[in-house]
Parts: sequence; structure tokens; C-alpha cells
Amino acid sequence: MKVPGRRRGLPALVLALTTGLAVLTTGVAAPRPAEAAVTPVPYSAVVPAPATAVPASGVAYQITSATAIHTEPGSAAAASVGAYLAGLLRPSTGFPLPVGAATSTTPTDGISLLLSGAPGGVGDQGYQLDVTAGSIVVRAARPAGLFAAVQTLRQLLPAAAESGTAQPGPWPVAGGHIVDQPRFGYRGAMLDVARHFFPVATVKRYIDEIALYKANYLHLHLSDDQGWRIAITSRPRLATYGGSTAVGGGPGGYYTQDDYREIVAYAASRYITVVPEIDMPGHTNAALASYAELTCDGVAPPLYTGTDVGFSTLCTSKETTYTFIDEVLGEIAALTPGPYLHIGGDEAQSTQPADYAAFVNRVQQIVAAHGKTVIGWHDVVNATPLPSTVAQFWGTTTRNSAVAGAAQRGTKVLMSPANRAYLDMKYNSRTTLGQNWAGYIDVKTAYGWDPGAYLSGVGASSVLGVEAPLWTETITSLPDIEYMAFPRLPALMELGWSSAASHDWTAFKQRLAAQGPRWHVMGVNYYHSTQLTWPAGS
Ligand code: TNX
Repeated sequence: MKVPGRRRGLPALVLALTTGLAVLTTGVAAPRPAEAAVTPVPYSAVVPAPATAVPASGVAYQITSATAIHTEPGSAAAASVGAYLAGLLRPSTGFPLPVGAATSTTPTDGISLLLSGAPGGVGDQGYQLDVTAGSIVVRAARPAGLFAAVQTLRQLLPAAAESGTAQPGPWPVAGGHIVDQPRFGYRGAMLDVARHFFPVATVKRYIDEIALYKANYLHLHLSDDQGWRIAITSRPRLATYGGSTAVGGGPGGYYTQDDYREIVAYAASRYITVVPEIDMPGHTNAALASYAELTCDGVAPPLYTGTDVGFSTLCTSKETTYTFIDEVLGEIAALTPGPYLHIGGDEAQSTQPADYAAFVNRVQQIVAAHGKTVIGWHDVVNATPLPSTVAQFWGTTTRNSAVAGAAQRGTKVLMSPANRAYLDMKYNSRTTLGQNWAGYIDVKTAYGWDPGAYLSGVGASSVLGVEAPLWTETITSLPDIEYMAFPRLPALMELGWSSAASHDWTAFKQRLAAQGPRWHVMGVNYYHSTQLTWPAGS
């Protein structure tokens, strides 16, 4: 598969060199008069659209070499969000941006990140952001809200702020008042590390990229027919043998438990919760190949490197199967601080319906015994979902009576309709990566649906949130991941965060295109959809 070319910038290099010279000769990268006239990024450019944003015309805060970051006294979490913000901006601005405890609850200078005084409505993930000529003040009820506000603030800075090397500036932030909170509590991305394996560094980079659009869950599809990607101490061959190949026959790979802990901790530092998936009873060839006792006939199949689905199943009638699941999920639960374990459950075409239902019901009890909540692909509604079980909808229709019935009985639904939210679908017939079984998904299609009113009989109150899955049969590298995720992932995150009333393609496509220069500076290999008018520097 040909990797679409990266558009890394010569201009960025030239800028960096010039800035380097300016810093050498003057000691500080002081804004030049002509640049001081730079128009700040408007509030209307932020993705996802904030709930309310009222600009104060003609007012801006300038980040300068004198700017300090003040954080809520006594809060280590606020201090680390402050350190994260400083870490983002020091390379590009060249400013020291010291981080220290705030000495005032009504700050008049610098950038303050406070856990007091936020309006009640912002909840656990929202924030208030006030920008005047003298200060930037963020108030949130919880550290996650401070982190979300920092993502908004990043997008209000010129794209050059994302550079890893010193840039000339200036660094204005438009004045005004934002009060923001998400529509849905769960906004996720799924990465299939089973069809192709991706190293820890790639996963971390993807975490950073999705965090910019206020994603708060990363679902890792850790096992499938073609590979088992996490070391299980009690069943070592799952990783060492079951993880030894991939689609197309490559070498595969797996995460050690320390690797997985590292991903979980890194995600947590970006207020992202990892949801591990062990797909079962189907999509299990790698496990069956590793441990013959998991098959009904006791014969291990060969490893599989093709892309068919629906041919494998754990032996649902054997006790050893449930011992295996208990051990595997027990280890993964112990490594996972988040509330959810994803048990897959999709495309179990080699499992009889009655066996499937009994299997899912039993696995739900195992997950509960390990103190976790089940997420399953929506096929699990054909069993008897526990009240807490979440069904992840991946269909291509707007009617599904089984899912609607479950929702009526209280099941929460995570929305990933394949013909809207699947990042592995091609943009159009000319896209070289991806598949098209659910259709082509250009940006307008990815954006043009309401998660709270899409599935007949599943209203907004039954919707947990939105997730953008990226299956990787055809995806083999970070540039591939970026090409499929951008710009669609930010569109889907906006559907998860912003109110239904704010959905407006005409306004959105401008807001989204304004991200282009930012991705260019970040070196994100995004798809330049012809549905958008990309500004200079994209
Ligand atoms: C269907 S969607 C699958 C995956 C494939 C994907 C490819 C779902 C729950 N299962 O096994 O990777 O299509 O688009």
C-alpha cells in the first residue's frame, strides 16, 4: 500500500532558522511591530465548537516572555496541566513560561488554571475561559475541565504555536468569555492494533492528536484473528505466538504489560481513559492458534494473515474457555484503571445464536467480578445485557429494532455507525487506503448526522457518546493513521462535544479548514478534502 506523501514544511524550517537568528541577536524573540498587528484566531475557529463563546472585540492577551502560568494551590493535577501547557508552548515561543501556585483567586496577570469559581453548569469536563488584555483565567470544577480549556487555548493561538522550534510570534489570544461543556460524556477513538501492530510511540502520538479535539477515551482493539497484542502472564503464548504476525504476514508484535501501563499512564496525562478490547467469541483465531484447548476439537488452527471475518470462535461449551477468559480479563482489569472492558462480540457467525447469548451473559458476569463495566459491539444486545452494559452501534442503517429495544430497557448506546464514523472507510473512490463496505465517507458525511437522533428509538438520553473506530487491515503506519483520521476525527468529536443546535456544515467546514495550518505545523499527514477550502499554510 502506498503511503500518501507527508507535507512537512520547508517554510517551517525557514521560519525556525530566521527565528533562531532573531533569538541569537536579540536574546529574546520580541515581536516585531508589523507582526504585532496579527489578527488573533477568532473564537469561531475552535473545534469542537464551544457551548457559548462571546468575543470582546479589539481585546487580546499577548503571551510574552513575561507570561507566567498560575495553577490552583494545592492541586497536583492543576500543576501538571500547567506544566503540560508550558511544555506545549515553550519550544515555539521560546519563553520561559514558569508554572507556580496561584496566589490570588482573582488573578490579574498571566495564565491562571483554577479549580474554583466555575459556573455550576460546566460539570466534570467543562470550563470557563476569560481572556482580557491582562490575563487568561480558566476556571473548572475538575482538572479534566482545565485540560479541555487548554485545548481551546491552543487552538486560539496562531498555528505556529504548535511548532517544535522557536517561531517569531507574536502570540495573541482573542479577548472574550467562553463557557463550555460537552453534550456527551464519552468521546472516543478506537485503534485496531490487531490487524496491524503499532508501536507505543505511535499510540502516544495518536493520543496527543485526539486530545486536541477533546476526545476522552481511547479504545484499543487488542486481539483479533490476525494477532494478539498484549502479554498475558498466565498465557504467554497468546502474545509470543498469537502476536507473531499480522494482516499480510508481517512480523506483528505485542505490548508488554509495562508497555500497556505506559500507554494507559500517558493517556491519563491527557485525560484520556483507555478501554481495552479482547474480542470474543469470534475474531479469536490468534488465541485459538496459541492454545488448542480453546477450540471444540482440541486442534489449533494455523495463524491467519488474511482479512476475512466470522470464521473463528472460542468453544463456548467448554469450562476451560471461561477459565481462560477469567484469567485474561483479570490481568487486563488489574492493568486498567478505567471503568470499561470491551468484550467485542461482533460478527460471531461461527457461534450458534443460543450459544452466543449464553456466552455473552457469562462473560458479563466475569467482567463484573473483576469490578468493570462491559462495552460490546451492538450484537451483544442479542444476549441479556446487564443494566450497565454499553452497546456500541456499528450498523449502517438508522433502524435496528434489537438495539432500540435494548435502549428502551435502559441499555446505553455508544454511536459508531459504520457509514458515518468508521475512519477506515475511504473518502471516495480515489482513496488508496481503507475499505468501502460501508460506503465512502468524506467530511460532510462524517459530520452530517446527529448522534442523539440518528438511530430510530435511541434518543439522546440513551446515547453515551460517539466513537470513531479505525480498523487497520490496510493501515500500516502513523502517516496512514493520520491520513484516515484527519479531518474526519475532529468532525466526529464535534458531534460528541457540541450541542445539536450548533451543527451547521457551512460554519463547521470553515472551522475545520482553519485547523489545516495547525496540522501542517504539527506534521500531521491529513487528507486535503476538496469539500473544504483550506487556508494558506494548510
Ligand atoms: C467490521 S465493525 C468489523 C471489523 C473489521 C471492519 C472493517 C466490527 C465490529 N467488525 O472486524 O475490521 O468491519 O471495516
